[in-house]
Amino acid sequence: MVKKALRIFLFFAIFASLLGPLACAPKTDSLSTSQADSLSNPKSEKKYKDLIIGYAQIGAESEWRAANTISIKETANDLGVELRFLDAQQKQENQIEAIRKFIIQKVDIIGISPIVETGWDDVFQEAKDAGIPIILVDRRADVPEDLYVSYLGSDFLEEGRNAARVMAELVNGKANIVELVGTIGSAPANDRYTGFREILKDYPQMKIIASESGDFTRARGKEVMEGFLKTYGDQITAVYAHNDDMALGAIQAIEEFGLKPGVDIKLVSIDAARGAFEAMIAGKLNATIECNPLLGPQFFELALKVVNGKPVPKWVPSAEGIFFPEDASSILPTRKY
Ligand code: GYE
Repeated sequence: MVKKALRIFLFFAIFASLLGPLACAPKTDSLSTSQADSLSNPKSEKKYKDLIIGYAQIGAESEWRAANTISIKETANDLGVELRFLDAQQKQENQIEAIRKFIIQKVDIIGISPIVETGWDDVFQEAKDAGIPIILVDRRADVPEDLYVSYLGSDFLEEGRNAARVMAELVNGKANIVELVGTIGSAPANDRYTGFREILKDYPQMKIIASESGDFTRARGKEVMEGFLKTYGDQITAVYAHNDDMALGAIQAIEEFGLKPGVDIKLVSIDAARGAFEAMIAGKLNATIECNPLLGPQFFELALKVVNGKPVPKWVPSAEGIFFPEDASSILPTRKY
């Protein structure tokens, strides 16, 4: 009953929050070249095939990231954009080096998912001085607004809040929670941490008894969960993981410890990747909050507008939902990541 009400509330909250931004940023994962070209009618304007785009990706830390990379590469290919893609192997210095390389190469636009929020001012200023616009994709950077043209990505704070709302319902407002935090200093880790706690203020009997970074990877998620279980054992009644990969690692740790994930210990995570759906079907994960990685079409659409001097919003939020085990088997075949 409560769950139904919560779902209806969440559905409308998400729907309402998306209506405005969607009007200027339709969620489409398959923009055809002709559709796309019709966005830029006059002959003097640049088309997708005229664009050279440098992209500084974080790495390959999660299922989410793998899907995000495929979306960027496949869309570039479909649209005929020349994409110079760099995998920074989870190192900020590699992303900075990539931006400098793209500046020398005089690309039209630079896309970047900043691994952490801080430390970008100098290199973004260099790009600005060279007249190359920067679009932030997936993660925000803590820089003055004039150093980037637009941010395309999720509302991580709201994801954290939704995780807490769903968790509160699952545990009837009473739990000893351990938290698997994402990469320290990253926008999603910072906001998912804060958003979750905002809602917890209304639930005095829900306590976070431990919180540690699992760096968004399955391997670290498992290790950190092993440590939590060693210290707190069966006092732990819930896990909040900032992404699915860490939750899947935690599930393994819980099973090896001899407890039942999803039953003895409730788990809520974020991303809604296929692995999470499989875990929900197996009854080992209790909910996943969607964070959409299929940002390729919206990214190139933005890039084309920017290159042609059209106005773009400072933030283009991605469209997202929440999923529960009951619906997992019917939804899994439709998931693209
Ligand atoms: O949740 C996680 C990934 O930045 C939103 O990064 C992204 C996060 C995503 O590694 O799985």
